[in-house]
Amino acid sequence: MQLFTSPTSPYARLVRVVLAEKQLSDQVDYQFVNPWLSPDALLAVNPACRVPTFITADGHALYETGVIVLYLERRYPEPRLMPRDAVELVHARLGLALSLLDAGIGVFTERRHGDATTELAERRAHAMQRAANSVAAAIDQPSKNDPDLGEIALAVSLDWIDYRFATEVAWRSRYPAASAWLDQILARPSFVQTAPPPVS
Ligand SMILES: N[C@@H](CCC(=O)N[C@@H](CS)C(=O)NCC(=O)O)C(=O)O
Repeated sequence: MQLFTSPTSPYARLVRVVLAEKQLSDQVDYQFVNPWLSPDALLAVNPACRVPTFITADGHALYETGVIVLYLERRYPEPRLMPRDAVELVHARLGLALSLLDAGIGVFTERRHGDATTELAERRAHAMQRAANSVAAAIDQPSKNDPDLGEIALAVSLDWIDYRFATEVAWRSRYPAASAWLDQILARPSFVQTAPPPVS
């Protein structure tokens, strides 16, 4: 198996955390690339030239984070990250976390590569604030068990908001329980090993 990834992509981090939680990391060849430089190796397997791109053991190229993590859960069901009694909740949380990332990446990309004053940039910034509040509000208490896929996705999305927008999106002061919960999850080896480098 192969994963095209980058050190700072929250989407790729979600896939990497899932691989680690499923004890699959040693079976994966990690290719660290900068998708914005359109490397040939990534273009050869993903016409959209994005990370994460995952190559299955039998050579299929999978892209879109939701597709990849749900594939991993189906193909490698142990340890389960989708409890049978929480299938709807896990999907809802995964979708919510990806919505937050989409809004946040939209803002980040507009500011770095485009025009931060456009109506679209404003719209994305409002969506990011709303989605961050929704994600934080979805966590009411520290978990007693290992996190499921929904919780992992929420944690990755909130930690990326802290990484890129800590001052602008001050969710931690509004949601202390979620803040404590996130710190607990971030101590897991799967999160420690995949933490992004210091902001440059
Ligand atoms: N919808 C995609 C988004 C992935 C994405 O936006 N990845 C970024 C890095 S964080 C990327 O590769 N950007 C390069 C580009 O859009 O050209 C997913 O869920 O995987």
